[in-house]
Amino acid sequence: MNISPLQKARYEYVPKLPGMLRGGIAEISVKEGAATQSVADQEKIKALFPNTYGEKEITFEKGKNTSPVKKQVVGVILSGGQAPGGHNVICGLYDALKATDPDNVLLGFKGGPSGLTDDNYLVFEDDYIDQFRNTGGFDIIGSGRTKLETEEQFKVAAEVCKKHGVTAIVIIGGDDSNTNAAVLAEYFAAHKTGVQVIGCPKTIDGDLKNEDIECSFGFDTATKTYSELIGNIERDANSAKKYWHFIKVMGRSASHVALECALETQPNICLIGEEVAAKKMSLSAIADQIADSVAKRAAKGMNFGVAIIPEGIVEFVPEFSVLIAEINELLAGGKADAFNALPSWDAKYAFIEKGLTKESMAVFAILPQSIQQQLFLDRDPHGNVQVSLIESEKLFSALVADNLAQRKKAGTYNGKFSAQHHFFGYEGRDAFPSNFDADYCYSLGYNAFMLIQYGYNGYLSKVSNLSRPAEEWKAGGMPITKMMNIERRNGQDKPVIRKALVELDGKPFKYFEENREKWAAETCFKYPGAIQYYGPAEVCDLTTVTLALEKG
Ligand code: FBP
Repeated sequence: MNISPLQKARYEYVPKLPGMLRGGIAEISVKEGAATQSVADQEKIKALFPNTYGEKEITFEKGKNTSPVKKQVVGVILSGGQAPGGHNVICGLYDALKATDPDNVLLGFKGGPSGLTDDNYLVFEDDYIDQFRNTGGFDIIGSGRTKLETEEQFKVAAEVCKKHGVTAIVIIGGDDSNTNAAVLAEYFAAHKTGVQVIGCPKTIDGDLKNEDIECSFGFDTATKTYSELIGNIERDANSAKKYWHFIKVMGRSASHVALECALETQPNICLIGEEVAAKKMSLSAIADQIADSVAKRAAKGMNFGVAIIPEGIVEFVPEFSVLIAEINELLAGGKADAFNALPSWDAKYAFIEKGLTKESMAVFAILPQSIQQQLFLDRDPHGNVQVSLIESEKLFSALVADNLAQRKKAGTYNGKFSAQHHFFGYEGRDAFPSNFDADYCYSLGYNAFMLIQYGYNGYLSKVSNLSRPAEEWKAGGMPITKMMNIERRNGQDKPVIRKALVELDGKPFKYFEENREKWAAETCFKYPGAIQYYGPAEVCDLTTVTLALEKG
């Protein structure tokens, strides 16, 4: 067989359910709580969701299962970027569905949300699903980034559901996908299709988080994977004592991943995009801050260090986002072709100099040439700069090198600075889920089926009290509309789930802030090592430091 010993062993792992979901399907009863309201813009959200707004909070508890007897045909969709544990959400959903009635059917719509509208699916069976238990990746049915948001798509989705007798759809996705799940749920309710929609909170970025959702799944495993690698690099740096390592970590916008990795590994520097934006820091100010740490350490003979850079950082630097907007404008409406036709970089540079404002040109001018060129090469299908592809780890190390050269000239620094660069992203998104993610995801899926069975629509599967052992976790559901507000998107007011950015007065950031000066000047590296799947619970069932600080 073409499988590793660990994969084989993980097939046998039995995920832990919250205590209230243990003991069999017949023992799960439901308790309805208070009616809910959206976090803001109540009247507007209510008007947009007349059939699904204001529903009650749900908690499951031990007791007689009173859900109606009904054959269930459930369709499941994986949406967006991979996150460890997605397979277990489907396994939990499947096991609860089959335990309720072996004749129930689970369909997997392939390749993301477009699988539903393209009617592209498979029917899950034991032999197939068993190959994916407790494994990483989304290859069980594949994923995609097509958005289900138009009336036309909803109409097709309703037809596909009718064709297969689908009673419910489970959408496993991030804030955008779950926003769309709420809109689909409203459409299905308004058109009396009888199809329910349940969401599950996914994303390694950790930005689908609020007073109900303590964390999105995948964040735990991804940050532990990056932290293992960062810890290894720290040890290498501390052994060789000759390199500064600039490490970019994934996380499209918010800096939760970077912050968690910093809390786990105690590097010399970690940039937090939300702080950069709040303090309106310029590129030079950031470079100066890093150079301070380099210089302080060099003065003590330590010409090495580690700096963590969040993937989304540049968009938080005010002057840089203005520069990006100007570049997008400069090449809009077919002007990119004329630009590309220019014979040399010098000619292109002259074109850029003419097109940018003086302020943006000043920012552009300090960038290393490789980054300047990247800004004009990698464009998305709409012709915009792909900010996430900017090698910000190289950008900051180059700016720091310049800064140190000036200090050297001024006689204030006399160290050596040699940089190495890394990007940790995709390698964390498909790792074998940690026990936490394996348990959490299985519980989310199991719980999603209980919400379906009890007839709820437009809910997010909710498992909470996550900083405690799984036995004490709480399972239930929350209407998605409760998490929504109105935001301006593409020039329109849209109902959306609020994205969670790093809170600068939150406990994780505060802890980092209290310690970072010491970490910057001294060597306080912490080596978390690899994720452990077997052994004592205090090693294997650890949550993230973020969750422990927020909820512990
Ligand atoms: P989701 O928000 O869909 O979970 O994806 C998050 C993410 O992994 C980001 O961290 C990263 O910037 C992005 O996806 C990469 O996207 P792609 O897989 O399309 O390259």
